Amino acid sequence: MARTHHRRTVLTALSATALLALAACASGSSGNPGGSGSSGGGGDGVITLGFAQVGAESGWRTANTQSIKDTITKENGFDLKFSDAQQKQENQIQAIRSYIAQGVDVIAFSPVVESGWDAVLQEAKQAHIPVILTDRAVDVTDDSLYASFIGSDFVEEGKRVGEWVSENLGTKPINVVQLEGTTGSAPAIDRKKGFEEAIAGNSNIKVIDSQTGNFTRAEGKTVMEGFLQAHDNIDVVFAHNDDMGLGAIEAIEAAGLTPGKDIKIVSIDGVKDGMQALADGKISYIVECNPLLGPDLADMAKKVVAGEAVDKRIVTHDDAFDQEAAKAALPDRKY
Ligand code: GZL
Ligand code: ZN
Repeated sequence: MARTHHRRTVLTALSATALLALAACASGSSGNPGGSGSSGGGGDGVITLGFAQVGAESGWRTANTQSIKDTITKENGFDLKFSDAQQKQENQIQAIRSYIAQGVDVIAFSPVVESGWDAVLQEAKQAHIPVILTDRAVDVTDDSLYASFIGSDFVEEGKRVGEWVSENLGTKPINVVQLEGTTGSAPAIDRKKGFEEAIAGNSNIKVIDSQTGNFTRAEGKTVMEGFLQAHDNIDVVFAHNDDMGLGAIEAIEAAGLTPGKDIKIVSIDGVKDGMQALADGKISYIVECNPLLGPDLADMAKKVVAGEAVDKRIVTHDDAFDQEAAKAALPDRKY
């Protein structure tokens, strides 16, 4: 527990029952005093880490959560407090406030959208609790409000999809529809930006419609149904994540069309279901977005709590797969 260490002297004189009672109330105390600077978090070496997760909206998020729970463990010197915000910013802010009230040693979260974080990050700063961003970035005026941002380069991911579409499908006029991620989220904004930059020079490519499917399979399917009703000339779907691409496949097949033939799908993430659809030829190209951020987060949390200087930005490595590469990679995929 984060707050037990400065009670150690008092505790030794107390009986076991009082010990338990006091320790229980200790965990409810306020934030760290002015940068306790203790080596491993709460003095007893255990680092209490509060993680405010976005939600459980996609296969990617499930793998990301698993990686955090597999790494931020007692064996690795942590006490993990974990919350799921069901993709609502107010729930994430509430979770961060509760971690501040509990006086955790470090807070980490994946901001569901880029804006609206200044106030709660100021509160964490005033409580001397460092914050690590994982997966998604925030748009804050003062970047001292977080210690480091660990995650993929989403503009690069969008660019790689756009380049592949331009080289492999854009050799003749094609109409593209775009399934965007969560409105206002860094991946949705940046993947769109990277994709549009990459296809800008190819006049064969026209984006005829673009709408958010909120990164879920269900919403991806619904939006694709709408696209199919509105347009009879769709050649390519660019889905900001595999889950929306898989939803689009369901809608395309329900409309009696063949995905990978009548309409090609390209997406980002590289989760198992997406890679299987790619191996089966229903998806044509996937740029990976590595969700296994647990190990980098564990290293960063230890450094930050120990007061070491850290890199402001850790860029996660992403691979890209066409159908052959997916067939080869599938057997060893960790997610
Ligand atoms: C990207 C991550 C996105 C994934 C989606 O790093 O934030 O959120 O691409 C997930 O699958 O829902
Ligand atoms: Zn690689």
